[in-house]
Amino acid sequence: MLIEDQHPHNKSIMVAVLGAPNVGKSSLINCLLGTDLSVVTNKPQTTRNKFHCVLTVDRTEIVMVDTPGLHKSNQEFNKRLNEQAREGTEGADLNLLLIDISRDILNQFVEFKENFQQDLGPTWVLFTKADKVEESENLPLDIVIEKARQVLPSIEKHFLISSKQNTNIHLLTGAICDRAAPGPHLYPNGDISNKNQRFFVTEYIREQAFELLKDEVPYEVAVVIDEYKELKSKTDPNMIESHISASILVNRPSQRAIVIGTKGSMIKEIGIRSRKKIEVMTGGPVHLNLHVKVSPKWFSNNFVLEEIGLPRAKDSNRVWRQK
Ligand SMILES: Nc1nc2c(ncn2[C@@H]2O[C@H](COP(=O)(O)OP(=O)(O)OP(=O)(O)O)[C@@H](O)[C@H]2O)c(=O)[nH]1
Ligand SMILES: [Mg+2]
Repeated sequence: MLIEDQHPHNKSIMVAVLGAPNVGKSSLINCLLGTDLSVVTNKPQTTRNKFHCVLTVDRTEIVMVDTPGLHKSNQEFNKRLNEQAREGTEGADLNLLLIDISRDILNQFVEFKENFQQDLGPTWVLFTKADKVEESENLPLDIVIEKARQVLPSIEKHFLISSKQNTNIHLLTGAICDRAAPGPHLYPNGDISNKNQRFFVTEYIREQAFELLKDEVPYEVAVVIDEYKELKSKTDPNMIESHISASILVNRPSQRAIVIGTKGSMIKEIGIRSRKKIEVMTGGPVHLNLHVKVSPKWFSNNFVLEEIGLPRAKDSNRVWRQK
């Protein structure tokens, strides 16, 4: 990147967005971006990969790193999710640690420390879901933060936010911009992520599967692209049509039946809903062909895990299972 190509007043900052599953990390990123880029569901462990989401305010670029929720687990798959979260802080200038105010607050700090397993750089605490607590509860956040600093000494300041109601989001954006240092932008061409459209296609399909499926099934589902073609529309040569074939991997034959649904109703619904979101992203018509494949124990199969962007973690168990 040529620094002289960029405006001399440019500023940039990388912020890692961290916290337990379901605290509202991806929702905050979408709220800051003003678009539904990152997938959000009401189930924990929705986000599985770390990735950049870029917001530019005037001359300041904020590169936010969405991360999977840190949690305790000895499962190979979950270890790789946690590794993604830890790696998400590498190179970050600032960490935003999200704490769900409607849950046990101090416990979230203690669990985060246990699961993060390394030193944490400069950190701001964001107490999320402020809309879920009554104002009359008047939470003593200053006292909470003092206690939290005994666990995580790098905490600098805190905000009480609600992504749902946009509470204090502007305050937070302004503070992050003030913190940004003069320097070139990492994404000077206006990219909003370091992940490509193929990644977001798999995410939007998985998001709907997560939303619509119950019990253990969402957690035993992965999505891989089989074919992705962009063709000029026959009716309008200025329009690009995306022809996408994707497979939804499940662990057991009984789950295949569930994902397909009665007379194909479930897979049809997943397809209709995800296609709408993919069309918004691509800006053109999408032909989406979904299949369901049984891939026993895909979540401990290194080939599948690598394919869905989850390389082996430092504390991984060795997994040799063939696809
Ligand atoms: N009431 C309320 N709900 C929120 C708020 N922010 C997020 N949520 C909800 O919390 C749930 C989890 O949100 P996500 O953004 O997916 O949380 P996450 O931390 O990214 O979760 P993982 O990716 O699983 O780690 C969803 O149902 C959101 O709608 C908020 O400000 N207020
Ligand atoms: Mg998330």
